This record gives sequence, C-alpha cells and structure tokens, in this order.
Amino acid sequence: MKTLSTFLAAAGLFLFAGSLSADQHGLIAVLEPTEGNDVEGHVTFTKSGDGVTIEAKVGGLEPNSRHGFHIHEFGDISAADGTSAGGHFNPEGHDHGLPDEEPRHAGDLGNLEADEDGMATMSRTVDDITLTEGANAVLGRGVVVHAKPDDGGQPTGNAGPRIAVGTIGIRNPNTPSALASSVNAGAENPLSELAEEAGETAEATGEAVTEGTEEVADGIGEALTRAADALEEAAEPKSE
Ligand SMILES: [Cu+2]
Repeated sequence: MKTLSTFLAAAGLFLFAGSLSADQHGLIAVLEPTEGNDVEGHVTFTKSGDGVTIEAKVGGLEPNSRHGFHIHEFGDISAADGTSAGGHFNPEGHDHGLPDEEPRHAGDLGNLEADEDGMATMSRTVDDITLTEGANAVLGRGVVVHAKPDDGGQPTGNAGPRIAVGTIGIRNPNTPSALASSVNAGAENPLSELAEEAGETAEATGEAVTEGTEEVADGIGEALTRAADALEEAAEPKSE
C-alpha cells in the first residue's frame, strides 16, 4: 500500500510538473516545409498576463510576400501537403476574420509579411487562446503557413496551399531556438549566437579540464615510479 501511494504521489507530482513547465516555459512549434517547399521557422507561445504572446520567425519565403498564418485544429503534420492539420482552430464556432476583427477564429493570426530576404517575424499578444487550459488550449495543435495572403474572406481567407506546418509542443527553455524567439529574429541572432558561444566555451573548458587532469595523473604516476626506484636503489646493498 505504501508503495502504491508513493507511486501515485510521484505520478501526481510528475503531472503537476508537466503543466507547470508548459506554463512557465511556454510552447513552441517548429515549422517544417511541406513537399516541394523550403519554408521553415518556429513559433513560440508565451503566457503574458491574461493573454498569450505569439512570436514567429519564418524564413525561406518569397521576398516581400504575404502569407496566411493560422493555428489549425490538429497537430498532425503527417500529410505531405499539410492537410492533416485540419481546418482553422475555432473552438467557439465563429466566422473567419483577420486579427483586428471580432469575432474570428481563435486560430486566425492574419498574415506573415516577408522582407526582401524572404524572412518574416511577427509578435502578437492575443486573449482568445491559452497554452494548456480549457477548450482554447493550443498545446498539441498545428501551425500553418499558407502560399497566399489571408484576405479575411469566408470561410478561411483564401490563403491557398500549405507551405509549412508544425506541431505545438512544450518548449525546452535551454535551447537556442527558445532564446532566439524572445528577441527580434533575423539570420544573425545575437542571443542564439551567445548561447552557441557559451556552449562551445563550456565544451572547450570541459576538454581542457579533462586533459589537464590526465596530465596531472600522468605526472603523479611518473613521480611515484621514480620514488619507488629510488627506494629500491637505497635498499639495495652497495656492492661497489
Ligand atoms: Cu490556415
């Protein structure tokens, strides 16, 4: 009985820790290109007061283009064309709309706007989704980048095929991608570079320590051998 209750307590703690980390660290969707496309990036979801801040960094788009950008119902990205992600995430059964319109689908994030390098960043705080709680929770759902702009038309904005998709999961706070998302993106991201440098330094330090320790051990070994030789010599009777 004691074992069982200990086990249940541990399991409860584990579940608690799971939802706690999702709320503390936020969520991330890593976007992968659908078949025939080269678009990739990531989207983070961070608790912000009563709302959720969504930050996206997406590359590989056509220069100066606009692309419909939505949370979709399913985190299933198994279909090569992304259709397995289903329709727009719309837990309240509203009509489609652009982000500054009400009502609209909870998953309606409007458009990504690519710069001349085909890179798009977006930051938006919304109050109609949650990370993990209730019917509007986005954990486990999908993010879709479309080939065409979302024009706000019914039923889903006429945004065309899906060029990148990702599943929304719990973010690891220790990865460079999580760091990168908290600042303005761009190819040269100072934070992710810093994180990379810190990682390399830590690795180099680790190697140096290992090498140094080995050298010291070698040195001690040699000194002991010399001392033993000297003792042996001293113990030997002088025959000369
Ligand atoms: Cu969509």
